[in-house]
Amino acid sequence: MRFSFSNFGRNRSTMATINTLEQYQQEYQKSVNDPEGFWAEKAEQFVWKKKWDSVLDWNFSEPKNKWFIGGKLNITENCLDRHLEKRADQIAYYWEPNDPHAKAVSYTYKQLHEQVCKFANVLKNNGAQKGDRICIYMPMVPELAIAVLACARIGAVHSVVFGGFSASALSGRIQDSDCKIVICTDGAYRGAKGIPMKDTVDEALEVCPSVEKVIVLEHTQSNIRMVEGRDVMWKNEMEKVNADCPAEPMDAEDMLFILYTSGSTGKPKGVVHTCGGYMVYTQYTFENVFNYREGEVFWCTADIGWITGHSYIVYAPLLSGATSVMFEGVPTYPDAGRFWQVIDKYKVNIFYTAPTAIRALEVAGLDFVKPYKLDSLRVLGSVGEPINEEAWNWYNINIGKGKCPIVDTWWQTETGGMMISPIAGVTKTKPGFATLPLPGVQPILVDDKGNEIIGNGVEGNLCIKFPWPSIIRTTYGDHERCRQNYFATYPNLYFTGDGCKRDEDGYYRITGRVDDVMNVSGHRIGTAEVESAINMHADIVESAVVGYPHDIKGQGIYAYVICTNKNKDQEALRKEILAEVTKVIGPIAKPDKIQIVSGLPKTRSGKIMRRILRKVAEGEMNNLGDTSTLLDPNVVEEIKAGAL
Ligand code: 7RM
Repeated sequence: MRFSFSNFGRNRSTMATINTLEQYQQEYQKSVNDPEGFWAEKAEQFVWKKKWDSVLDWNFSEPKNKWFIGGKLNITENCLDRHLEKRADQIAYYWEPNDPHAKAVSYTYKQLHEQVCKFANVLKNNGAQKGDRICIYMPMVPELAIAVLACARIGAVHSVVFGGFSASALSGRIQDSDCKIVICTDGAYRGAKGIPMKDTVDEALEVCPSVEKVIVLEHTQSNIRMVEGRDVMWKNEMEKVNADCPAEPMDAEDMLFILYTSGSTGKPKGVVHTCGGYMVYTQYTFENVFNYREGEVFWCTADIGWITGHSYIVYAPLLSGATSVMFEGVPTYPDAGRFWQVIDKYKVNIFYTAPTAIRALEVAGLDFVKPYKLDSLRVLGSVGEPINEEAWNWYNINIGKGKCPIVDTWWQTETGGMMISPIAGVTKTKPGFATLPLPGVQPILVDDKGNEIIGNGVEGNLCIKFPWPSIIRTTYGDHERCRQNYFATYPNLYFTGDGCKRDEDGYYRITGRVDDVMNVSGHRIGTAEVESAINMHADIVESAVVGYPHDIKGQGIYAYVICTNKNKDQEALRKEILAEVTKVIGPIAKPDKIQIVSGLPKTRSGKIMRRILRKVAEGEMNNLGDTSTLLDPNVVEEIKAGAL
């Protein structure tokens, strides 16, 4: 069949295609029997500048994962331009500020298109070209989404760094991908706090020679330093340009963005996603998992600094022509009713948040929920960490009033989009279970030797055996690291790093990381990263960090440290360690507990026995398992005696 451009991107539905369990089963079967045909059909609903020559070329040994090969597109044309005919005046974003009394702002599709085109021209005026990396370090203001889309418009690669990271974490990410431009704000509001973003950028850039320009958006009107020749103001630059900016034709496999994420070893890795497959997969999962219906209001409370915000605040809702809420603040400011107030204000139909927020709001009590109707809600979502049954039930009863399906969506930065999840209104849910794989996703459980675990009522390491369109392509600048991390543990499988149960019904329940990655309030943090930050302290010779169960955060951070200075005041040392971690990574990585020890439990070959440290941190002192390989058993006795 010859490709005809005129039919492309037309007659597309912006509605879910899976509305019954039977349809789910049919779609799933088709996606396994004929993955290429399945995804080609989904892809045909978009605007392509040139159709792909072939759908998929893959192997997990290099790894190589290419989708829609030879296809040309620009994702922003699909997010913006193609909606202008039908929904120019529809709201794309309602922006709700941190301070409920500050001015809320909204953008229609037409206005958003115009802002994106203008800012894309600003980027060009400041030297940006296709393929250049651009770092975005901003709080949750509409201009963050505009900056992301403007990069995509001209084919520059965005690398968004979460606004809570420190100068040193920021400079590490800028250096790793040689960013040419940084986009930031003067400052940020976070609850009652003010945060100096531009000062942090200035500090980071002392060691980032690749950066030629900094574009600063005025947001908090705080005092900032402007570096002559390097720094320009967003507003001034926008006055110099018009809104005419043709979308750069991109190869389906050209890089769309880099997003850094923590692993079990070393520095954070730059996960790379490309244009075509990411577009097709995020939009498909958005519409189906949430059973999205034309005209509905969607609110994802994540920060755009994480993958959830990239996929389900920026790209997928716009691809679907949806109306989204974007929120600058935090769940507990000015009080723990803020989420519920915002839901009523915008009549949110689909609400997507993290278990850590649900638990914090549950603890605050129902008095904060009662004043609100919440009657616009139709679907609730959860993401980022395992949701405990109690939080699930509280969410279901008090927020969903027992009538909103909860979709517990399991996925990762590396997967680009949701992978294992109920389909709202279709899949029967079970508290704590992500339930079933989405069409196109082929999960497999393996034991530690890599043997497949067959049948139901089993538990193992979660892997995926076939590529899906938004699978990680590489880790920026180091393809071998990508292979090592995800494709080498078990040959010919993508390894997620998660443990997983499959129950009698074939339902999947993610049990948490099986590697040295912690999940603290839904943030991924490597134990090795925190250790290396702690070890920067002059009095610390060695440290070991583990996660432990925490009522609200999901996991807390427990650090064991060896101090060389015997006269050091312990409280002073703890404070200095917290300051050090805040400086090297950011406040999200601060240990909750710091135990000062004289030694760490090691094997004869010198490996720290983390299993023992984990048990002690969990309070399971009398159940340490096999300790026969310990070099010095006395160390363990001391650690048990001093446990916090
Ligand atoms: C989307 C995101 C990924 C890690 C992942 C899991 C954990 C995420 C769930 C979950 C249980 C869930 N990306 N995780 N969602 N665990 N149930 N529904 O969070 O790259 O930041 O983190 O988060 O351990 O490997 S992420």
